[in-house]
Amino acid sequence: MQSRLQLPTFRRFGMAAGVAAILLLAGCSDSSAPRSVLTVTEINNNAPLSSDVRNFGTDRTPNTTDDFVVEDQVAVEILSEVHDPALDVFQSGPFGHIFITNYEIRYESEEEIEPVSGSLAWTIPVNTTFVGSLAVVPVARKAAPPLSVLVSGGEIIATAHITLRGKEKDSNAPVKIETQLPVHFANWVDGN
Ligand SMILES: [Ca+2]
Ligand SMILES: [Ca+2]
Repeated sequence: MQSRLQLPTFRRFGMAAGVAAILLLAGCSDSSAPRSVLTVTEINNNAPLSSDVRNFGTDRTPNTTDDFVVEDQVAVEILSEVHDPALDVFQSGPFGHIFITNYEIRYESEEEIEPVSGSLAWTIPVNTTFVGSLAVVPVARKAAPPLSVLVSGGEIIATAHITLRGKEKDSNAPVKIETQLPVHFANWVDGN
């Protein structure tokens, strides 16, 4: 049993550990780079993505010349905040932007879907909310198994694990943002 004398020490230790954990999560100490912490606040309007593997075209007939495959683009909303409000970081000054330069997507599902990677040219000013468009399912993935098999029926439920990478302006300190998106692959009914 803990004595009354020991308890405050334990609490202080707990608080210090908590603060250390937060700093570790942010990947930085109070004055260290990158100064901006980027958080994905919304992706695809916070809805799962229904990914259609084939559109049968205006004739609505399978396997004719007007069939096409759409690359799925989703909106990604990112909040950029300074990790320590005591830091004077402004959009027009040093360290005022984060450049997101590339991305990787790993699909988690029962069927193996090849990962995706690509480049981006997003500039995210500090203390703003940025919205970008991300190609989460390229045409090439839908044209190859296992997704191409879904044209004649079936479905694959997946989670897209998305990693965005870039750097802080001036310091070039690396920045990484991770998020997830549920993706439901099928030959969905074609819209107009
Ligand atoms: Ca057609
Ligand atoms: Ca379809």
